[in-house]
Formats: sequence, structure tokens, C-alpha cells
Amino acid sequence: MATFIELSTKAKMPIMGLGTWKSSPGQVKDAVRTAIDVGYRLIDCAYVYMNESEVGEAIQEKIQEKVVRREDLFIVSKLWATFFERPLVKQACQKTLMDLKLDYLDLYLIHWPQGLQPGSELYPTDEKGNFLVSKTTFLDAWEAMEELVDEGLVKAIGIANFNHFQIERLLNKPGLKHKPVAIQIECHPYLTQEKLIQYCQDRGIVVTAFCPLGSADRPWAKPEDPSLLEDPKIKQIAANHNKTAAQVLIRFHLQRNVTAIPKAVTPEHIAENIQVFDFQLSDEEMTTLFSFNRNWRILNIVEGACLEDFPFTAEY
Ligand code: 1BO
Repeated sequence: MATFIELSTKAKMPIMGLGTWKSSPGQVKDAVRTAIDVGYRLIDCAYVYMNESEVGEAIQEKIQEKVVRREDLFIVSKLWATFFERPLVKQACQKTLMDLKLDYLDLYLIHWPQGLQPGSELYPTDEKGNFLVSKTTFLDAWEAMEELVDEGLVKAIGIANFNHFQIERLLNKPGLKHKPVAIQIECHPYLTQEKLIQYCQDRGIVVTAFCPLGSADRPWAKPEDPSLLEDPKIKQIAANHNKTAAQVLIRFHLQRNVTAIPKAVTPEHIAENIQVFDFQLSDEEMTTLFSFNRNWRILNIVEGACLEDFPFTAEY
């Protein structure tokens, strides 16, 4: 299996990367250092994760130690939803570049399709707990994202958490200059996303799965929630291959041509998660994993649920 997927720009995106969502600033620097040492070349970041500065320190160290060159790395970041206004798009990208200590990103994604009221709050809400939205839409933000490509600040642009109606609106936008090359969505055997993935892959949009392991460390987890890593049927598939449940859950994506960005902070988990290129899930095992789908979402962002452009009310 190739370790890269080619984007429509012809750039090669590693099929496996390190996720940094919910990695605390105190943990993420060591995590990124370890990841680069053991062979990760894709690091997935975002402004809203509030840890890009520490990620940047680790990347710089590894470049200075000559473990990697900048061009060996594939660095992804995301425009947060309070920065959809045209001047803010560039400012947010420049802040991310400054924090990551880079002069370009390989991929920059619109993180969430609903534009939120600009200001110091990352999740501005009214007294009822609903998001305070901005009049600026993702279509407006896209034009400013296109300028970032033209100015060389980012090599390619894409989206995250969009449904297929929203992708369609973007692809049909009059005057579209740069197509989205990639999308990042929640995906795992409890949310298999067959229709959305097919829709994207048919249009040359590379799909990345976030929360591939089920994000057991999410603060809003309830005791009754299903657990991918503890699922006995997934553990059985792992035992068939002398692998861990995490490795099976990651391999599930790679065999669908979907890139995966499991978050890990311990050296053991970081090393374990990338040992996924020496075994193959059978067609039967893949079918079994697909059969676990229950359309269960870890990330829902209910504050936007009753407002325009909430992505998760559509079937896909
Ligand atoms: C709010 C961010 C979720 C994952 O990228």
C-alpha cells in the first residue's frame, strides 16, 4: 500500500498523520517530536486547538536537527469560523503560520461551514446557547482562501465538516478559482460515511478521517457511549492479525483510500498507530467493520444545530 495519496494539485499527502485536537500545549510538543522521529510526516493542526505554537516549536526543532526538511512534511491547519471576513482570513492564516513557524501550509481547511461572529470568543453564543453567526458565508470565505493560494501562503485549500449539499454549493460557485482538494470529516466504524466519502472521491476530493479511534478522551463522553477501542468484535479482528484495535481502526480508513489522523500523546501510542502498513484487512473483515455503522457522532456542535448551514441535518 502506498503511504501517500495524490491530491488534485499533484502534491502527495501522507495517508497517515498525527492529530493534535485536544492535545494540551504541555503534551503536544513532545508528541510532535516523537511522531516525526518515528516517521510521521503529516501533522494536523488548527487555530482553534490553541496549541499551534508548541506544534511549531517541535517542527522547528526537528528541522534544525535535520531529522526532516520542511518539504518532507505535510502540515495542515484550519481557518476557524470566527474568521470568515475577508481580511480576517488572511490574518488568521498568518497567525497560524507565525505560531507554526512556517512560511507556507501544505493544506488549509475551512474548519466549520457556519460563519460565526468575529471577536475574542471562539464559540460566541447568545443567552439561549445558540451560536451568534456572521453574515459572511463559507462561500465568501472561500474567495479569501483562494487568495492565500495565489499569494503562496498555502499550497492547497479544502474544507472540514461540510455536508454534500455544501460541497456542491462550493463546487458550483460562480468564478471558482481553486477547487477544494480535501475534506476532513469524522469517520470510524460507528459513522462510516459511505455516501459522503463516495461523493467526495468521485469528485477528486481526498477524504481525511478525524476521530478514527473514537476520541475516548472527549470531555463530554457519557458512560453509555459506545467505545470503538473496547468493542469486542473489533478486538477480535485485531487479534486475528496480532494487532491492536487502534491499528485495525486506522487500517480501516487506509483501505478505503481515506487518510487518518489519530490523536496520540504517549510515545507508545504514537509508535503503535503508524504500524499499520504490514497487514491487510480481508474483504470480509472490512464488511464486518462497515456493519457496525450506527451514524453515531462524537463531534456535533449543537450550538449551531438550529441555524443556517448546520452540516449534520442532511443525510450526508
Ligand atoms: C472543533 C474542532 C473539531 C475537530 O477538528
